[in-house]
Amino acid sequence: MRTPTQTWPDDLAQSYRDKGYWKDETFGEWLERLARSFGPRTALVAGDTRLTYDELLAEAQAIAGGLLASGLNTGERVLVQLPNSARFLPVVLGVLYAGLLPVYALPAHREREILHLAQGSQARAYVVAARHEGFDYAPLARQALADCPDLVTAYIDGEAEGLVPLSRLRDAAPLRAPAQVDPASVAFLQISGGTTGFPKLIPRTHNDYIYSFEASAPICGLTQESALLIALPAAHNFPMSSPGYFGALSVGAKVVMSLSPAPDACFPLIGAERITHTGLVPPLALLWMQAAAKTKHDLSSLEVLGVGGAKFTPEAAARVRPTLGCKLQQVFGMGEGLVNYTRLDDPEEIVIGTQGRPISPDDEILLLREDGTPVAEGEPGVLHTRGPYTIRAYYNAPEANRRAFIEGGYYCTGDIVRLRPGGYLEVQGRAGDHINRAGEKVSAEEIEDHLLAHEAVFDAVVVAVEDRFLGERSCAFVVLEDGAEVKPPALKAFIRARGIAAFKVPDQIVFIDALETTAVGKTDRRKLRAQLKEKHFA
Ligand code: J2J
Repeated sequence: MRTPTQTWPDDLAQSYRDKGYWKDETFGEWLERLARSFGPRTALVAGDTRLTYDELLAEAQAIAGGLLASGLNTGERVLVQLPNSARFLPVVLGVLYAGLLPVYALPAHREREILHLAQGSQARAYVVAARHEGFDYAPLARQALADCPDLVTAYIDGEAEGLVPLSRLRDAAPLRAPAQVDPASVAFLQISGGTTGFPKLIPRTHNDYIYSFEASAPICGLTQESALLIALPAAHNFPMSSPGYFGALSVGAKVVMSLSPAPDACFPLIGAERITHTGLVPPLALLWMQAAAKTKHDLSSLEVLGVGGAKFTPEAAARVRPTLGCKLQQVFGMGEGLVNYTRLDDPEEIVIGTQGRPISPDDEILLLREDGTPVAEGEPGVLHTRGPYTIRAYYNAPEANRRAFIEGGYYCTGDIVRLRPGGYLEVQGRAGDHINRAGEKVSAEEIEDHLLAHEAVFDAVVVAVEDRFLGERSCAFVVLEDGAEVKPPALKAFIRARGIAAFKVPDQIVFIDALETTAVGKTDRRKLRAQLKEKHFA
C-alpha cells in the first residue's frame, strides 16, 4: 500500500513561499507583530475583561513563561478545554508563544474524548475551566491526571484540589521573546469532525494556518474598524480562522467573546460593542432570525453574518438580510484545511445558492465518482482537495491516512459537491457516515460502539435523519437481545454515563426486530444505514 506524503512536497512548498502565502513567521512572531502594529487598540472583550493588543501580548508572555518554568519543553502538547471566556485567547496565545502545541478540546467533551485526546497527543499539561454550563471540570481533570501517564499538570481557571490554579503561571518570569520554532512545523492540533470512531488529530503548521486566516480577513471584509463576535465554541476551526478571532486580530479588529451563542446573550453584546461580523451554524442562524423580529436590542451595526458548518438552505439564506439587516456570507470549510466563501460582492443568487469558492487560487479541487474517475463538468462528485493550507496527513494515524488521502496528496473530504461556473461549490450531500448535528459532526460508528456496550443491546445502527431545526439528528436503530428490555431514556442515560459529549447521545431510538445482513452474513453497515433510513424516514 502506498504511503501518502506526510507534508507538502518541496517544490510546492517553495511555490507557496514564492507566492507569498507562506511567510515563515511563527504564531509567536505574529503576535509580536500585532502588538507593534496595533498596541493600544482593543484586541479582546470577554465579560468584564478588556485587553489591548499590548496587554494581550503581555498576558501570553506571562502564561508562556509560567508553562516553560513548569518544565515543559518546546514542541510538547497542552490540552486546552476552555469556554469562550476571557482566558481562552491569552492561554492559547501563551501556549503558542512558548512554542508548545495547543490541542483543542470542546467544553462539551467528557472523559472519553478527553482521555483520547490527551493520550493521542501525549499531552503534558491540561488547562480547564472550573465550571461551564453547570459542569464541574475538576473531577474530569483529576481523572485525566490519574489515567494519562504523560500528563503531569492540570491547570484550572479557579481553584480545586490536586489542580494548579491558572493564576500561578504568573509566579514565573514572563517569556520576553517567542520560542524559536520552525514556521513550517506543526503549531497546534485541531480535532477532526470524525467519520470513524474517535476524532482524529489535525496537525496545522504556523505557515499554513496563518495564511488561511490572513487571506480570509479581506474576503470577509474585516478591517481595523471591525468588531467580531465569537458566538460558537472558540475551539472550533470556524470561529478560530474563518475568518475567526485570528483573522480579526490579524487586521487589528476587536474580538468579543460570548459564553453562549443564544440571542439573549449575543444581542446585547452586538448593541453594546457595535459588532460588525459574526459566524453561526445554520440552526443558530435560524434562531437568531426568529429572535431578531422581537428584539429590543440594536443590531444595526451588523454588516456580515457568516454561516457554515452545515448546509444552509436557500430558503433560510434568503431571509438573512430581511431579518438581520446584514449581508450573508456562506462558509464551507473544514478543520483539515480548505475553506470556501461566497464573496461579499457576489450576486444574490450565488450567495443564496452556493457554499462559495476557495480562499486561494492554489486550492486544487478534484471531484471524483465512487470508482475514482473524475466527474463530467457540472456533475456532482466527492470533493478531494489539496493546497497551501490543507493537511497532507492526520497526526499519528497511518490507518486513517490511507483512507483519507489519495495519490497526489489530495484530502478526501467525503462531501458530495457540484462545481458551478466561476469555481463555486454547491454542497449536495456526503459520502461518509456521520451525523452533522447542528454543525457538530458525530461518528455513527462511535455511537454504535457505545450502544453495543449495553448488555441488552444485540446490535445497533445509527443514521442521520433530516431535522427541521438541527439540520440532521441522530437516530439509533437497536435490536435487543432475546428477552431483554430497556427503555429509550434508560439507554440514552447509559450512553451519556459512558462519558461522552452530550451532543453525541442519539436524539431518537427505534427498536427493530432484526438487521438485514449481506449475502456473506457480514453486516454492511453503510448499506444498512441507507436501507433503514429509506424504510423509516423516506
Ligand atoms: C455544508 N456542509 C458544510 C457548509 C462545513 C469554516 C466553516 C465550517 C467548518 C467546519 C470549518 C458546510 N455546507 N457550508 O472548519 O473553517 C461540513 C462538510 C465538511 C465538514 C467539516 C471552517 N461547512 N460543512 O464545519 O471540520 O461536511 O469544519 O467536510 O467541523 O462540515 O467539519 P469541521
